[in-house]
Amino acid sequence: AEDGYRLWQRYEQVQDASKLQAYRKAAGEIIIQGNSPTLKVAQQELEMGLNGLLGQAVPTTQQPTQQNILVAGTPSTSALIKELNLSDKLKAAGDEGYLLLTTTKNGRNYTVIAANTDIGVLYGSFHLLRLLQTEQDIAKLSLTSTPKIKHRVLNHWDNLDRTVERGYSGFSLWNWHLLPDYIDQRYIDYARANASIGINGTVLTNVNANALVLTPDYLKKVAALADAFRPYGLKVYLTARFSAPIEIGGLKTADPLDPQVQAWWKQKSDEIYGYVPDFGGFLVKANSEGQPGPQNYGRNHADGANMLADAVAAHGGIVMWRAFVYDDKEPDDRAKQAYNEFKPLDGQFRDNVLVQVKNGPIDFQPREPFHPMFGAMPKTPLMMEFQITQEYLGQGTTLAYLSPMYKETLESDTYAKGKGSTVAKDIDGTLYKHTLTGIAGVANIGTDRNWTGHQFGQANWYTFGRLAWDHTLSSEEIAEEWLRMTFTNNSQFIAPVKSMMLGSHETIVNYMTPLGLHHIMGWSHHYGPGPWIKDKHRADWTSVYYHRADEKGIGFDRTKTGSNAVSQYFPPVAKQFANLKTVPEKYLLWFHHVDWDYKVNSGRTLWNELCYRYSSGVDGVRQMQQTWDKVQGQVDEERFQHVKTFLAIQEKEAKWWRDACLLYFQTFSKRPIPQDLEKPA
Ligand code: GCW
Repeated sequence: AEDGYRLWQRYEQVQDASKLQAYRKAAGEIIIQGNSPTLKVAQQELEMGLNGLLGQAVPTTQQPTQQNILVAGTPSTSALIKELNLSDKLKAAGDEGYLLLTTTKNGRNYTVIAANTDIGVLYGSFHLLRLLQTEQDIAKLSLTSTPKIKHRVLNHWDNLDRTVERGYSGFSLWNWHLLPDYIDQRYIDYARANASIGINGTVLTNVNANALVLTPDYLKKVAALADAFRPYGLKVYLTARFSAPIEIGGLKTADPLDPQVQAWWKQKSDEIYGYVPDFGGFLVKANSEGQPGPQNYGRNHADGANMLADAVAAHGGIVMWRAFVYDDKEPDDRAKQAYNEFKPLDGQFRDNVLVQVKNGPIDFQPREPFHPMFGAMPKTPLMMEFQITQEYLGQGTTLAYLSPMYKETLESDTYAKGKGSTVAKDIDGTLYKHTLTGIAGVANIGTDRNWTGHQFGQANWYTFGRLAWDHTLSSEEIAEEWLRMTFTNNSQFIAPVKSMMLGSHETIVNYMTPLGLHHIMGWSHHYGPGPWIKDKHRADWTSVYYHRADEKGIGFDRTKTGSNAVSQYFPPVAKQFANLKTVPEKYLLWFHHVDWDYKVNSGRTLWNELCYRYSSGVDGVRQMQQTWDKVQGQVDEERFQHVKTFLAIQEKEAKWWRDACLLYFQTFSKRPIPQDLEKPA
C-alpha cells in the first residue's frame, strides 16, 4: 500500500515513454570508482533509483564497457573523472557542491556527476535522480550546484522518553532503548531523505534539554546513530543543558566563569569526541522559559556561549546559542527582549559561535514580521531558526505549505546596509562577510508511517532542505518538484494541487490570525482558538496581552505611543512599520492598535475586514477540498483518502477559528457581522 513512507524518493518507473527511452539510453551502466562509505551509498542509491525509474537493472562496472555511461566520483578516487579534466569547473563546486554534465570521451557518451568530495558526489547523485523523477531533459547537462549556507540543520525537540515536544507525528525516531545495538532501517532512510535535500546536521535532542544524554550510556547510543548517519554527510549535534555540571558532574555551580565548570565542559567535550569524532557541537537554550543559563550566575549569553565554544573548539565543533529568550522581567513587550539582551553583546562571541534566531520576534506565529536582530549584529553570525513542525499552524491535521512563509522572512529587507540587505544575506554570510553560516528547522518528523503525520507535512521538510541549500529557489518550483516526486508527473494533478499548496499558508493566516494578529491560540497546547485567555500564569502567556481588543479597537501598539518595539528595526523599516498609512496590512495589528471603524485598503472598516478575512479563510479551505476532490483517481487511493479526511478536519477547525474569534471580538466591537457572510454557528 502507498502509505507515504518513501517520501519523495519513490523511484516509480518513468511514465513518459520518450523520456524513459532517453534515460535508459543515457544510463547504460554506472561507474563509481572508489569505495568510501559515502561512495558506496551513492552507488546504492543510484542503483536503487535507476532500477526503479528505468524499470530495468542497470549494471555497475569498474571500467567502461558500454557506449553510454553514467559516471560519478571525484578526481582523487576516480581515474575516469580525472581524465575528464574538470578541475577548472570543479573549483566552483567547493566542498559540498557538484557538477552535472554530459560529455564525450574516446567515442563514449558520459553523464557525469563530479565533485571534489564524496559527499558532493552523493548530493549530485540525488540531484540527477531528481531530474529523472521529475522527467527533466538530461541530454545536455551543464550545471554546478553549491550550498549557500554551511550548516543546514534539523532541530529535533525529542525527549529521551521518546515524546516529542510540539511533535504531531508519533514518537521520537530515536529508540534509545534498543540503541546502540539495533540500528533501525528508519535511521538510514531518515539520513537518505536528508541527504537528498542537502541537510547536513541533526540535533537529536530537545532544546529543553536533559543532561542525561551527555552521560556515557547515552553517548554510546548517540555514537551508533552518528555512525549510521555518517555516510550520508549528516553530522550529529546535541543540546547542552547549562546546569549539566551540577546535575551529572557533581559540581556545586554551573557558572561559566568558574574554572572547574570550564574544565568539566572541556573534559565532557573530549569525552563526546571520543565517541563521535566528527561531533558537530552544541545547541543551547539558556535563560528562557525556565531553562538554566549564565544569567543565573550574573553572567551574560556571550559568557555562556564562549565557555562551551572553547570546550569544543579544538575538535572543530560549533555552538549554536539560541536567542529565543524572554521572561516576565520585560513586561511591556516580549517582542523586544531578545534584541535588547543580544545586541549589546555583538562582537563578544567566539569565532565558533552562531546565534540562532527565530524568524520572528515572538514565537513561530502563522505570520510574523522578521526578527529585528537580523542585520543588527554585524560581528556575529546569525543563524535562522524556522519551525517545520506546525505548533501554531494547526498542528498535525492542517495542510500548510510553509515555503512562502520562509521566503517572506528570507526576502525581507532589513536595510541594515541600505536597500537590499535582506535577511537571507545576513544568514548566508554575504551581508557581513561571515564564513560560518547556518540555518535550522525544528523537525516535524516522528514514528508515523508517513513520517510527518500529514502527507503534505513532508513538503515542509523538503522545502526546508531545498531552501537551506539555495534560498533563491521559488516556493513554486520547490512545490512542483516535490509534487512530481511524491505523487505524479501528471500535469492535471500538478497544476491545481500546486496552486492549492501555494495559497494554503495565506488561507490559514486568514482564519487564524489575519491582519497581524498573533498568539491567540489555546493556552499552552496552542491548538485551536483562545483569544479570550487572560487570567492564567504570566501576562505574556495570555492572548489578551497580544490582541488588546477593547471598545475602541484592536491590536498591539508597538509604536512610540506603545512599546516602541518598532524602533529596533533600521530607520527605513521602522518608519514604514510605525506609520499606519505605510505599514504592510499583513502586519497592521502587530504594530498598531487600530480603531474598529478605521478604513483599510479594501475600503472596508477594520471590523468588517476582520470578518471578511476570517470568512475567506474558511472559504479557502473549502476550495482546497474541492481541488483535492477533483484529483481523485490521479493518485493512489490511500494517500488521496488520507489527505481528504484531513482536509475535512481542517474545514471544521477553520470554522471553529472563525466563529470563536469573530464572536469573541464582537463583544468588543459591538458591530454586526456583514450580512453576506456565513453566520457563525
Ligand atoms: O514555541 C515555543 C514552544 C515551546 C518551545 C519554545 C522554544 C522547546 O511553545 O514548546 O520549547 O518555543 O522554542 O524554546
